Amino acid sequence: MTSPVLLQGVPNSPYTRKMLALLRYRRIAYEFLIGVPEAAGLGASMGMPAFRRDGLPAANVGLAPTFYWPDASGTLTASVDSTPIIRRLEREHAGRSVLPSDPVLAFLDYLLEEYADEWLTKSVMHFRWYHPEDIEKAGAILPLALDTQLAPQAAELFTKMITKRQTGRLHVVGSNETTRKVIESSYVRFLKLFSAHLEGNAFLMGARPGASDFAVFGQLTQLTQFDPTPMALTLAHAPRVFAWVEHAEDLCGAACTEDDWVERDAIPETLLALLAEMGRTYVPVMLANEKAINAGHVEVRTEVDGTTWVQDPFPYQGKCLAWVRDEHRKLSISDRTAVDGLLQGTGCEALVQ
Ligand SMILES: N[C@@H](CCC(=O)N[C@@H](CS)C(=O)NCC(=O)O)C(=O)O
Repeated sequence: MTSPVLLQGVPNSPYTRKMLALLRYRRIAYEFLIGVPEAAGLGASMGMPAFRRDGLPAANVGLAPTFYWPDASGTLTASVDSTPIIRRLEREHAGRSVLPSDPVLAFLDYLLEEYADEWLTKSVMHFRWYHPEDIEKAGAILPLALDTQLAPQAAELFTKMITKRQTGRLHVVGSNETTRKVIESSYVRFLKLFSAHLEGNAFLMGARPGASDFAVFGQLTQLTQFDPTPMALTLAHAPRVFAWVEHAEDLCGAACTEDDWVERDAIPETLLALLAEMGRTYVPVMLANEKAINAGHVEVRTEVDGTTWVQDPFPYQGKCLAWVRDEHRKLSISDRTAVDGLLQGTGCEALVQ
């Protein structure tokens, strides 16, 4: 028997939840260490107690989740970034794939995975660390979620530290006084559109989940079920989405067949409406971010929905955009024509033109 896949992460990390749900659905055995992965002194700089298992290597960046893979000699190596890790798991474990077999659908799945990972996450970070009620809950629970046996004094200290650190990092994702409204109203629009889609479909990708479903699920675990403000918005506008998140957490018992993917000629309007939502927010911000990076500007400034958007340049998201274009370039000419036809009018066509 092959040994379980080893990963480390934290319960309140959307990407950790994305990957745990995906491993369950794919029926890949895993060992999960709760903790903050070691890298770049992240744990030390936060004065974190030693949650880590000794001897695990550091990844190049300290992100949750971190996966540890044995190399040919059995030595563990660390890697982060859920999107390529999903593709590695596909290569190493057969069956119950989360990548649609039709390249046209697979491209849409890739785009929506990006939207969740790079845009919905702005809502997660913003809602968690912007309004007092949310800050208070996260500050109190996050330390204990890492270690339920943490001594009260240590927990208190940790609460102060994490609150100070995270509220001071909102600018990294572009949450500020100016962008607050854009982020919050885009979350509500997303909820309504996703809810409408779920009325006729079990998942984004049809009757079986794609990588995008797990990406959306990961962010929604926090937005719908942990942080008070977005949770209340979810219950008010999209109770169906709340219920969906509870379903998607554990799909290890769900059957799936090849016919369960939505067909390229039957892509529902509700999915295209989600792409149009992506075209309204994610697309202008990603393009403006790329422009600012290329021009060496210290600020990204653009318009989203008639409102000014300002944030720090985000080099990682510049790379994400290049990867989207790679995926588009890899399509055959006829598949690319089909994709371009579907994207036409959603605003997403600007990503790949
Ligand atoms: N693109 C990465 C993102 C992972 C990520 O951003 N993780 C967050 C937690 S949700 C993190 O560990 N952040 C540490 C920090 O902000 O310093 C992925 O897909 O896995």
